[in-house]
Amino acid sequence: METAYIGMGGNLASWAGTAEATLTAAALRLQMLGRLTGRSSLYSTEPVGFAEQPRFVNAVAALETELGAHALLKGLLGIEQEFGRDRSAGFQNGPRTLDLDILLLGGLKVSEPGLEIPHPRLAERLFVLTPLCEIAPRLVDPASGKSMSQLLHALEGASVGKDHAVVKIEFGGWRAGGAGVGAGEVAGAGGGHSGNGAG
Ligand code: PH2
Ligand code: MG
Ligand code: MG
Repeated sequence: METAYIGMGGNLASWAGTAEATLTAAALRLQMLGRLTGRSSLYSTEPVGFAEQPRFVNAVAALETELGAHALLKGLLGIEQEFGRDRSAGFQNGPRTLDLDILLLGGLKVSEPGLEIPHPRLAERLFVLTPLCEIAPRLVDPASGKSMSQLLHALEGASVGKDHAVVKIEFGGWRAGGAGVGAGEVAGAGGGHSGNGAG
């Protein structure tokens, strides 16, 4: 059993509603793949890589799972599709209803076409590190050996003056979320995590 950290994002409405509602519904679907043990707040974030699109909603979820990397990826792609993600119509860094990325899976390192763990751009993205640090600040990145809070502080130093880049938002449905993973448990999960299996 390993803990996977899943990056969640979207900036187009789906059948579930707004991006906030989509991430909320998708978090429930993640429970088909394991046990949700934590979730960050939702954040409104400035688009990275392609500016001319709506702001994103991002979050990170912690999922305890028996699945290996490939089975987990397949499950995530299935959930993306369920929420209307159309990879044939989209483009890299472009708008989408739902993006579910494996950020980390225990201490595992994978480098294959189509699957890289830890996520190759983890350390460059405030919209990933800010929510990830909320639930697992002491988690160690097996690629760099640095903790998530070290990575975040390094990145924050480089993004001075960008206060609007990542802004915490409130959405009732998200906090009310299923399976007892409300704000209280998140605080407990963050404090208790000293690693992701890599030590
Ligand atoms: N995802 C991308 C590209 N750019 N920008 C933000 N703010 N949030 C995202 O989730 C995001 C992005 C590619 O996956
Ligand atoms: Mg992504
Ligand atoms: Mg993706």
